[in-house]
Order: sequence, then C-alpha cells, then structure tokens
Amino acid sequence: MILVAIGANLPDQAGAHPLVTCRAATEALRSLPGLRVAAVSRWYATAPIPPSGQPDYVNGVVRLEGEADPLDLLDRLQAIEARAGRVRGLPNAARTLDLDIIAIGGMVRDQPDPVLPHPRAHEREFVLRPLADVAPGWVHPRLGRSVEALLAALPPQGVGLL
Ligand code: PH2
Ligand code: MG
Ligand code: MG
Repeated sequence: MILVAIGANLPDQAGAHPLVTCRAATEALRSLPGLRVAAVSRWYATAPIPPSGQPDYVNGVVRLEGEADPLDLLDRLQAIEARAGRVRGLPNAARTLDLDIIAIGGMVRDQPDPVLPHPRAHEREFVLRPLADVAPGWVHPRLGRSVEALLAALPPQGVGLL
C-alpha cells in the first residue's frame, strides 16, 4: 500500500479552484505506471498549519496499490505538481498543488528525498483524517501506532469535511 497526500490552497494557473485541482491530480495518479488507485478519501477543508494568513487548504489522501521506487515516485508526483503550476518557494508556502508520499508499505527511509514515512504525517490531522478514510487501521511504520490512535492524540486542528 502506498499513501499519497494531496493538498492545495491556491487556484492553479488557469484559475481552477483547489478542489478541482485536487480531483484532477487524483485522475493523474491513475496513469502512474505499475500502480493502481485503490481508494480516494473524502475531501476536507483544513486550516493552514502552522496558522497563517493563507487561505484554507483542500486536503485528501489516495491509496495506491503496486510497487514503487521512492525516488521514481517522487519524481512523477513532482511532475504532476509542476503541471498544476506549482512554484517551489519557502517551506509551508501557499501552493497550487502538493503531492506528498506519506508511506510506501512498511518502508522506513531516513535519507531525503523522500524521508519515509513522511516525517510530519503523524502530527497533522489534515493528513491523518483522510488517511483513515482510505486505510483504516493503518499502523505508522516507525511509531507502531494506528492512525486512529495518532488522531486521538492530536489537538483539534481545524479539519472539517468539505
Ligand atoms: N501543507 C503544508 C503546510 N501546511 N496545512 C494544511 N492545512 N494543509 C496542507 O496540505 C499543508 C498545511 C506543507 O506541505
Ligand atoms: Mg506537504
Ligand atoms: Mg510536498
């Protein structure tokens, strides 16, 4: 199982709403070679973390099945981001599309990029809430805790269904 988090909080270069961009990204994931989209989460409206004056995000998670090399998959995700007009700026800057690899099976990888599982996934409700839609019972490969237990340990972070 491969988990990819999708996020957007700016219109793309054609002015498409972030939800439209996120849905289009999900379709783009369907053409990744050797992988199949097994589940798509609900979409959530989420407050920016850390709190800032940015617009709210749309967030979701897709579960893919198949085998993937981490570097190759990251390359392909960055190509999809670029097609949505993603400009790489400061960390946590507002963006037209963000595709993050959260986990590739039980792989633990310290070397960037990508570090696996995603080093901040366990503390972000905007990742874990949709992740629980597509992979209930998922256990964090480094922490050995379920997505439900990780969620229960978080303070509220302004995540609601769209
Ligand atoms: N992504 C970030 C930083 N902060 N906040 C929310 N709510 N959603 C995101 O996708 C997000 C964020 C860095 O990628
Ligand atoms: Mg991100
Ligand atoms: Mg990213």
